[in-house]
Amino acid sequence: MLRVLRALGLAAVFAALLSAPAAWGDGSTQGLELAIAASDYWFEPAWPTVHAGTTVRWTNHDAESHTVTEEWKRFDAEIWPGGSFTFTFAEPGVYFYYCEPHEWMIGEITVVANDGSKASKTLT
Ligand SMILES: [Cu+2]
Repeated sequence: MLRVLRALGLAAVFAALLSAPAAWGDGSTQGLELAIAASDYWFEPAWPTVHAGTTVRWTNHDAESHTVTEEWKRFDAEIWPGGSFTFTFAEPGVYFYYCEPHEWMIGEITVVANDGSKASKTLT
């Protein structure tokens, strides 16, 4: 059973690595960007994995303001209709956020180190 769980964990890690931007070649994190849409009262993509150094840009496509409020207030911004907000994730970690007026609008950004140390840690 433990063996199966480990295999599943590995699969999850590989899935996370595959969904992350390709920065593995020279280890450069310069210029990594991810766009997240706030659209129809939902964040898309809602659960991305990115490399440390990535700048995420949220753009509000709705006719009403949204916020991106991180649970520990590591970022917290109101985005007007048509507006956007950017945040650069320097530190590996898990960043859960939500929209204050629309609490069903949630998202989580997993930031992995470029050497994959964060991914390895999830196996223990
Ligand atoms: Cu909202």
